[in-house]
Amino acid sequence: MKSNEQLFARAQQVIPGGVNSPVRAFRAVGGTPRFIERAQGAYLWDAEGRRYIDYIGSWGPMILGHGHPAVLDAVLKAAADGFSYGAPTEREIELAEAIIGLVPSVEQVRLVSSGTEAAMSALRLARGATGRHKIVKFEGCYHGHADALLVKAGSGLATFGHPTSAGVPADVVRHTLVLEYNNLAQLDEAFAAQGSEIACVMIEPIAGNMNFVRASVPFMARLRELCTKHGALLVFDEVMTGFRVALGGAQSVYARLIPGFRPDMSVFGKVIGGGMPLAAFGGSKDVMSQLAPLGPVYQAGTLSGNPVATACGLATLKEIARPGFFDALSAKTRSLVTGLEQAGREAGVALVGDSEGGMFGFFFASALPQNYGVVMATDQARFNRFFHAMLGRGIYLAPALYEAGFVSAAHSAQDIAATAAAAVEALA
Ligand code: HOZ
Repeated sequence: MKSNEQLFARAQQVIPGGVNSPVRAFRAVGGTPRFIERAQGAYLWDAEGRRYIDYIGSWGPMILGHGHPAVLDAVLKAAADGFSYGAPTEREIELAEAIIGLVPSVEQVRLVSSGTEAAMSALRLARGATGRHKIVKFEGCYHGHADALLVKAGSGLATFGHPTSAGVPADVVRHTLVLEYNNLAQLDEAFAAQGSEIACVMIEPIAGNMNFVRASVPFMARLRELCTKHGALLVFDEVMTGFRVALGGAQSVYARLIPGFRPDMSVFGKVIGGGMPLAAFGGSKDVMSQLAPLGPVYQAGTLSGNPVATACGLATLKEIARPGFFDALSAKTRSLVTGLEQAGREAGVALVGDSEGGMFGFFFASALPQNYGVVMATDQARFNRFFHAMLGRGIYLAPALYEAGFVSAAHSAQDIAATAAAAVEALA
């Protein structure tokens, strides 16, 4: 049997840092990444045959758990008909119709292959449609690794203490304004000073790349108001939250709290591909018609709308649209957070958590952080000890304090109870 350590040593010879995406390297928490051999339901098995309850779920897509029979069946059938054609298919229309049917702010959608590609394309479209250059993003929000968005970002960049990447020329980010999340005064100031030059504001409505932090309702309401007033597009990055925190995404959560609320454009990924490389961006017909071949904003991709990925996404959306799916998932995720908080109380450790639908976060702090600076000030050393103590007990949490967690429909009440019990031991 191969060990994780042997595999990691071998990987580091041929892949930078031994991984194809930095957070997987365990640099934030230390130790050896687990090399996964297979997954089923709520579980992962590593190269050493150890089983883990999976709270990453491929960073969100695996909302049904691994190897859901209906999804597997759809993927196998689609694969038998060909992997990729580079030509349109009916399934692309079906997936676009499914997304539009579930998200009222989206009238047209274009499919791409990754969240990075979707966010980057949405940004170009927003600039092309408004004829403006400036964009606003928030500290700790991560919108993939396109140059203009790679400024003061969360996730892997927070882990390595370089919130802005090397290799991004200052000129390229000259038009990117970075504001503090949930800071109303800064928002007002930025729009007062430069509102007429702002093409769009891109935001993770519930941030999942600085752990789990919600935009407050007054902040979101004001953001909507300012974008409308100044003719800037409000772009929701729902790569993590879309079809994950609720069937209609985070925008449906805010629409319940702010009458008439909707973003102008949305970016999706993860769940809409069900674990396959698929993402999308969409908005009104007006804005989307600026895209080639109709309009002057160019965007393209050989694997866009891939027939196997669309089959996987469609089958996943069909399952999560069943009545009661999100009620059950939300209750399960909430009970996980409650269990972790209870474990904290028993150990006399300040631990606080939050969740929406099947996405959650927890912090070693006494109150939920409202922005990146406060997240960074929570107890990282304790998180790292806790992470390893949990991993040793077969609980696979995100290997960095700056990441959100994910629960799937396949997690059982016993899995959740076992996780809470492990947390009690780990904190003791
Ligand atoms: N950007 C992801 C975390 N927010 C990590 C992706 C991966 O390593 O797969």
